[in-house]
Amino acid sequence: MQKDSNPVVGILMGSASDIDVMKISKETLAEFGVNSEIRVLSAHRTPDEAIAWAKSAEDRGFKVVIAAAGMAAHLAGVVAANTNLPVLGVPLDGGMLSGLDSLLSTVQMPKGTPVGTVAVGKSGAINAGLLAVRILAVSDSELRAKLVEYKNNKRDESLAADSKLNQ
Ligand code: RP5
Repeated sequence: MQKDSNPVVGILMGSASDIDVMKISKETLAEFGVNSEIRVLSAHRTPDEAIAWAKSAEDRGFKVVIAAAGMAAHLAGVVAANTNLPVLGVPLDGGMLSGLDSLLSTVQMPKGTPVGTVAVGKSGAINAGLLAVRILAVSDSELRAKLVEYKNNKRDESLAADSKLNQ
């Protein structure tokens, strides 16, 4: 996996088994030229390291954190409790409950410690990347222009699919 210099988005995942989905967040950010760091840090298996990463993230130049986990998905919540950066939670489909377990354990944060939770799995990984870009674009007009172009391209793709179907 490519290591970016000066990453501004941290992508954390609970297990190396999450990489196939979470590399899509990294790819989405890369489409916009946003540098990221991707790490395996677990709320359950490596809690000290996960908390240390979260506590030092702001000082190290990170602006947004994406935290993904499956099953009893506590990673996003633990990270949010240990930083003031915006945290986007991606629930992953990793067990017999097909992601409902991780969705509920990521989204149901008690008041005071927010996690912005996106959809389960691949759609969520893409949207977490896009949401991180939108957060960064608030103070970056170049990124905002790229978001407008992205949206226009998606619109054109959808219209082209419709025309093809109706030829
Ligand atoms: C979670 O448990 C991970 O995020 C992963 O989605 C799930 C299963 O992990 P492994 O047993 O595959 O390492 O902590």
